[in-house]
Amino acid sequence: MKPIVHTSAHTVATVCPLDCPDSCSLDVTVEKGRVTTIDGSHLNPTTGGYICAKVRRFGERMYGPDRLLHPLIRKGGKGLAQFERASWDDALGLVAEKLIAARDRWGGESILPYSYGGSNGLLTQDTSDATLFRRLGASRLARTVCAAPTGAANMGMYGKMPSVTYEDFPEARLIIVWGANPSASGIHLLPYIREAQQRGATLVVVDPRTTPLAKQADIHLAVTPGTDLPVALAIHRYLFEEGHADDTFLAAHTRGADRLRERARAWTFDRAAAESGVPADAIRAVAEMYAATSPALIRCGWGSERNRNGGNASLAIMALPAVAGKFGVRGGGYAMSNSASWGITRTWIGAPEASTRVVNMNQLGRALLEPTDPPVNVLFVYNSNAAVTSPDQRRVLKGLEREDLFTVVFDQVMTDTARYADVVLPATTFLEGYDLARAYGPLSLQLGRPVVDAVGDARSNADVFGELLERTGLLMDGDPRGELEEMLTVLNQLPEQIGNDLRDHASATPPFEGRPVQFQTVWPLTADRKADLFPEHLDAEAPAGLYGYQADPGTPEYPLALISPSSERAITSTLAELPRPEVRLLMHADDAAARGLEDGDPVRIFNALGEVRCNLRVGVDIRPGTVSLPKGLWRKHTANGYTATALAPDTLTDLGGGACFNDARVEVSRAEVLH
Ligand SMILES: Nc1nc2c(c(=O)[nH]1)N[C@H]1C(S)=C(S)[C@@H](COP(=O)(O)OP(=O)(O)OC[C@H]3O[C@@H](n4cnc5c(=O)[nH]c(N)nc54)[C@H](O)[C@@H]3O)O[C@H]1N2
Ligand SMILES: Nc1nc2c(c(=O)[nH]1)N[C@H]1C(S)=C(S)[C@@H](COP(=O)(O)OP(=O)(O)OC[C@H]3O[C@@H](n4cnc5c(=O)[nH]c(N)nc54)[C@H](O)[C@@H]3O)O[C@H]1N2
Ligand code: SF4
Ligand SMILES: [Mo]
Repeated sequence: MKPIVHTSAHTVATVCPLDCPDSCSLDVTVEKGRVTTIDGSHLNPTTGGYICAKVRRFGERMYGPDRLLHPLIRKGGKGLAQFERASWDDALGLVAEKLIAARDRWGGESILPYSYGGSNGLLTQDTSDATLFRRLGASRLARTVCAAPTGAANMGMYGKMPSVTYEDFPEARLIIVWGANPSASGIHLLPYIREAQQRGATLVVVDPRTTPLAKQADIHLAVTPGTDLPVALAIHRYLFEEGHADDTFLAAHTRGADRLRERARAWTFDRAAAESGVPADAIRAVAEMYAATSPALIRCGWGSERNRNGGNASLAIMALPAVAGKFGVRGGGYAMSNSASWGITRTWIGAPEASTRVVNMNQLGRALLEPTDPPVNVLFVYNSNAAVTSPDQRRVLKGLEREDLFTVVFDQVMTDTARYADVVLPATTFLEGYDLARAYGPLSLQLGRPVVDAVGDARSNADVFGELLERTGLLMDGDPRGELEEMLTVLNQLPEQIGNDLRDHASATPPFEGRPVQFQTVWPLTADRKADLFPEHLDAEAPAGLYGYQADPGTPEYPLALISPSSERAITSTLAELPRPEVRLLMHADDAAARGLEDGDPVRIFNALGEVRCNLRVGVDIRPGTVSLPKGLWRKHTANGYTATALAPDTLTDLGGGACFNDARVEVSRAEVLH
């Protein structure tokens, strides 16, 4: 590729592909070949010319002290981050040699690729990386650390039909924000909710914390984490048993309503109140309001999925608009991930899906430490910072310490995971390469382009995986070579109109008329276009059956529920390395008083899996019995180098094999010394 040479300041239009629902369109100013400012533009209408504070600081990450500039090869002990600078030739030569040697000696399944959010664009994952690992016959990764339970529910019930977009929120007269905190996790939704409120809409928030939106809500159900299922089932019971179910809609457009009705029958408001810790009257008030108001819209978040009941909770929440007859009007229905709305299948992966073993990414520590045949002997981490984002952190770190494990980490900065690598490969950021960013809140799909040259020797995923295909002898005729060819391959295989739009305008229009109105302009993508309120195949998968609730058996030693939601500082751990105010554990004043703790005290947060040490923030913006640490912390943020994931079990959700981060149960006590 030709170097980009400009002398004076100029602005380049691109898009933010980070794992955030919003996919902002950006204007990036460049001076003397360096990014100086990053701001929002208007190409994506929901961006509205502004962006979050963290991505405005992306330049600090690109040019900061943690940025990886060259390939590195380990020279000290595992995890000590002692490396020697290497050439790409040597580093990739070594990686290719290890991949081939592992495949030949133990079989391809001894290789485990590990990736998740990373840049989240269509080019940076499931392109030549997937081709390489499939051709190697590597173990397959179940990408379940996020959205697996909501995804399984949405797929089973609606076939992932497109959902209500931000622009239609003002049409709603009632908005229920359920397990989402857009004030941090998708800020461009906020003006639309505000507009709905100004037009007289009622706002309900279901969240154990008093989030900024909960403060403005008409009703806030501060549920105990993991108890959304009883609350949603009690609302179903009310709808069915008190004459508010829309029988006409149910008969015409759904299957399985009777089975759902039957499973909801036991959930009186009182029983749901006893489980969830919110008053029965408050749940009844929400149920009555929901039955009586249209258009009514539920924003389904991801906070309610990260526990043992997460899959069934998502099913029960997403079934509400069907039972109450809230579809078929603009601003009515539900808003969930819209990433499937484009009908894109990744036909560009250059090999059929293998039938090799599947490793659930939420059990990485187990996969590395427990005896399996063959053992995982090569771990290739990219687009992920597993050492801090995967459950049961102590076990993961112990696995990464294995002397006989060969670990490759391909990243932009020296993450906590990279510190454990045998070979570190430097990756470009989205401002140094092409990508296709598909939003999962608004319906937008945009082309991202390089704004500046690669920093240091960094290279793109496409370049590196392409070269590894070649070096392992697995490159085939017709495979794209390098990033530009990879992008053209993808553009050519997208549905024609989408590809043309992206080439011509860097932005595509979705494959249906206007903004989706569920059950009016868009329909379930199930075989019969009906909603399946009781997807039989999931009944067998869920340990307590469909809509079956698994009560927390409770452990007296660990009475507090620890949650770790997104913070405004980072996208999971991306950008979390930048300087920030001290990280503290949030605890309700009553819980603090009961333990003789005060604001600012150094504390130990512990359970049988591990311990985290940091200072305490005492407040009232969280329900008693629940404590909160931000997700995505780096090890440097706590006094003892462990984060919330050290306290999160590696058990799986009832549906979809998802992560149970919010099933962490802990006790908190004063730490005499903070290290
Ligand atoms: N700034 C920023 N934005 C992000 C991210 C980030 O890290 N930072 N991450 C991105 C990613 S990867 C994702 S998946 C999304 C997630 O975005 P959200 O859907 O907002 O999910 P979370 O932040 O996990 O949690 C949302 C809320 O759920 C609450 N909660 C926790 N447990 C429960 C429960 O059992 N029931 C209910 N009802 N509520 C509960 C939390 O208190 C929190 O306020 O955000 C994306 N956007
Ligand atoms: N305690 C707790 N932990 C959680 C959660 C929780 O609720 N609680 N939720 C989780 C959620 S919602 C998610 S989505 C996961 C996310 O977990 P991860 O997928 O590990 O996400 P990040 O921490 O953002 O790390 C992504 C890494 O990819 C790198 N990267 C970005 N672009 C590229 C690229 O083009 N090439 C390469 N090679 N690397 C790139 C970034 O620099 C970054 O280090 O974490 C989960 N972890
Ligand atoms: S992280 Fe989200 S809000 Fe921030 S610039 Fe990217 S898409 Fe926009
Ligand atoms: Mo996520």
